[in-house]
Amino acid sequence: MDEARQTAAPAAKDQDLARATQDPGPHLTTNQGLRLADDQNTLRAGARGPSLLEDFHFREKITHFDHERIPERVVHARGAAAHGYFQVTEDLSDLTMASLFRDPAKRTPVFVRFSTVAGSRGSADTPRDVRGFAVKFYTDEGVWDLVGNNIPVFFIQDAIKFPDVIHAVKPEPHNEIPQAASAHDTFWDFVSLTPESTHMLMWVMSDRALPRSFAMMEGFGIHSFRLVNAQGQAHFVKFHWKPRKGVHSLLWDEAQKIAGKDPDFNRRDLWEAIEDGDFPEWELGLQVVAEADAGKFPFDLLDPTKIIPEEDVPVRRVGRLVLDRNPDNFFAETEQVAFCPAHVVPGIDFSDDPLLQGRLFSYLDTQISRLGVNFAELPINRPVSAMSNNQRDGKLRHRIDRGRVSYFPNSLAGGCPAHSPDAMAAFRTYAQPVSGQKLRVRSESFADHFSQATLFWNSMSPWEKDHIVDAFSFELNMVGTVAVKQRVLDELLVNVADDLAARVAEKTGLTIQSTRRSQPHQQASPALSMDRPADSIRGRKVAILAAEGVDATQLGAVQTRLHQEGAKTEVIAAVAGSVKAADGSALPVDRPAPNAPSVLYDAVVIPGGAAATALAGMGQALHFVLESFAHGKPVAALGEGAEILKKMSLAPGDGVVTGTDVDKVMHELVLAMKQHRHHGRLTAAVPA
Ligand code: HDE
Repeated sequence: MDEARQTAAPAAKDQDLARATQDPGPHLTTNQGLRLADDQNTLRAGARGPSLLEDFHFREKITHFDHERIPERVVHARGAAAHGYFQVTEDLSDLTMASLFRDPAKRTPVFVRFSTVAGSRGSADTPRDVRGFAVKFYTDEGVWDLVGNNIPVFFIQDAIKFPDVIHAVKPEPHNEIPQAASAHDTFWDFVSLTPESTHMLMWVMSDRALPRSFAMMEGFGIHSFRLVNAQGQAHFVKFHWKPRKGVHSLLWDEAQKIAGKDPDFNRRDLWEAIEDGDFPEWELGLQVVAEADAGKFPFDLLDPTKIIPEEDVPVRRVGRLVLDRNPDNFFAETEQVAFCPAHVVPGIDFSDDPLLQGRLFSYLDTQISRLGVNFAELPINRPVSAMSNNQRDGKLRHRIDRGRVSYFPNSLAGGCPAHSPDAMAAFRTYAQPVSGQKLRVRSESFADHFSQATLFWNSMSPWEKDHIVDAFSFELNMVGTVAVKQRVLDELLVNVADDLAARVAEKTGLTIQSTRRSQPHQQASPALSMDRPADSIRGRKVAILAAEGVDATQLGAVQTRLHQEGAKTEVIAAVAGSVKAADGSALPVDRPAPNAPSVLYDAVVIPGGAAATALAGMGQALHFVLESFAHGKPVAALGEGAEILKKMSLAPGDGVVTGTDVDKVMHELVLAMKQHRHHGRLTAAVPA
C-alpha cells in the first residue's frame, strides 16, 4: 500500500492525539518517575531553617513552572479552538484533485482556531477587531491550513506593510496603552496615510467586528487561491465560510460591558455549545473564476483589499464544517497549534497576491520563534498522512529516525524516502508562466481604494450605517491628534460617501476641508448586509426573571418552549439557590442577579403573577429590562409582567411582546429572536 496515501478516517486525528493524551495517574512522581512522599514542604535544615539546594524535587518543580510560558503570537494572541470535521457535499474533481474535495463520503478531521488580532493572550473576547478563522485540515494527503479572517479584505496590499499596520494598532510602545483597541492615535495615523486601508476600515467599523458568537460569523480566505484539477487546469477561487446560525453581532455598548462582565464571552459560548451538543456549523462556499476570466473585473483579483461581489460570482456551497469536540488541553492544542498558509495539498495552490506571497514566508518563521524548529512534530500539528524526509535534529526532536542515511539521493537506503510519481498525487507547483523585470512597485491595477468602500456603505441598512458612523466617531474621538482625525475625514471618508463623511464630521466636531476625488457610484451588493433574519434561535440565551410567588407552571412552559427551539434559558433571581413559587415549591435559580447582567443574554422573559409585582420593586430587575430594551433585544412580558414595561414607559411592539397566553407569547418571542435585534426602537431616552 502507498503509505503516503493512508485514508484519514473521521477519527484519524483523534486517534493520533489519543497517543499523546493521558489522564492523571494514581501516584505523584517527579519527571523521572520517582514516587514522592511529600509535595507540601521543601527540604530544609531544621524545621525553621533555610531550604537546601539538594532538594531536587523542589528545583525540578519550580524550574518547570518558571519556564511554562512561550512567546504569545505576535498577532492573533487571544484565541479559542475546537476539533471537528469537514465533508464535501459533492465531488469537486472538475475543479481540484485534492482528495478532501472529491469524495462526499469522506470526513476530514479539522482543528479550528478563532482569535482576535490586536489584544494580548489575556485580553477580552469582545473588542472591536477582526477575528481570525484558521482551519487546519488533517487530510490523507497532508495538512492543509486555510488561515482566514471573518472579514473578506485586508488593510494593506503588500506584506511589507504588515509590521507597520500591526505596530500601529498594537498598544503604543512608550506606555503600552491601549490594550486590544484600535481607538488610538497611532492606528488612525497609519491608516489615514494609507488609503488602501479604507475598504477594510468600513468592515472593521461595522458590526462585523463585534461577533455575537464565533458560530455566528462568516469566514473568508481573503486572497484568490488556485484550485488545480488532475488535468492540470487551474481556476481562481475565493473561500467562504457561511455560518448555519446566521451572521449576528453585539452592539458596541454591549461589547464594552461584556469585556468586563465576561471577558471569555465568545470562548465560553463556543465551549458550551459543543458541550451541549449544539455543534457550530458552517458551509464552505467557493467563488470560482476561470483563469481566462481573471481580467474581466474592474479590480485586480490579486488585490486583497477587494471582494468579488456575490451578485457577480455566486458563492457555490460545496461542503460543511462541523465543530464537535472541545480540546482536552488549551496549551497543548489551542496554544501550540501552528497555522501556515503555505501548508497546502495537491490541487490547492497560490496566486500572486502580494499579501499572500508574504504570508507564505512569515508563518513558518513565526512558528519557529514561538515553538521551535520541530513544531510540526507536536501532536496537534502532526499530519495523519505518513511523514518522512531527511530533516534531522534541532531542539526538542521527538522522532527517533533510524538508519545512517539522512540525504537524498542515496543508494544505501534504497533511494528512500523517494520522490512520488504523479500517479500518487504528489504536490507539483502549478506551472504558471511568469516573466517581468524586477521592480519594487505597486501595480496600477491596485490603485482604486474607494469604489468598494462605497459599495460596502451603499449595501448597508440604515441601522448598519448608524453603527458605522458611531464606530468611526467613537474611535476618532479617542484620538488626541486633531490633524490625524482631520486626515481620516478629508483623505478617506469624503471619498467613500458624502453622508458618511458629513455624519462623522458632526459627531467628531470636525469640519470637512476637502472635496471628493471622483463621483461616487450607486452600486450595492445586498449580500454584504447583515440585516437578515436567522432561521432558528439555536444557541441563543434567554433570561427568565423570577421572584417569590413565581408561577412555576408558567415558567416551566416558557422553558419547554424555548428549549424545543434549541435556545438556552437561565432563571435569574435576587439571590442564588431557589425562589419560592406560588405553589410553595422551591424553584431552582440558575444565577443570582449580580452575576447575570443583561448583556450576556439575547432576550428576556418577565413572568406574570405575584413575581411581576415583586420584580417591579427590584432595581436590578428593572435595569435588566431597560438595558435589554435599549439594546434592541426581544422582551416578553407575561400577564402582569407587562406592568413593568408600562412603569418604565417601554412600548410593546417591535420585539416587545406581551400577553397571557404563554404559547402565543413564546411563539412571538421566537419570531422576534430570529430578527436578533430591533433597531427601530426609539431608545435615545431610555436610561440604560
Ligand atoms: Fe496573519 N499572521 N499575517 N493574516 N494570521 C499570524 O502567525 C501575517 C493576514 C491570520 O489561530 C502569525 O502563528 C502577515 C491575513 C490568522 O494561530 C504571523 C500578514 C489574514 C492568524 C502572521 C498577515 C491573516 C494569523 C502570528 C500580511 C487573513 C492566527 C502568529 C502579509 C486571510 C492563526 C502566527 C492562529 C497569525 C503573519 C495577514 C490571518 C506573524 C505577514 C490577510 C487567522 O505569522
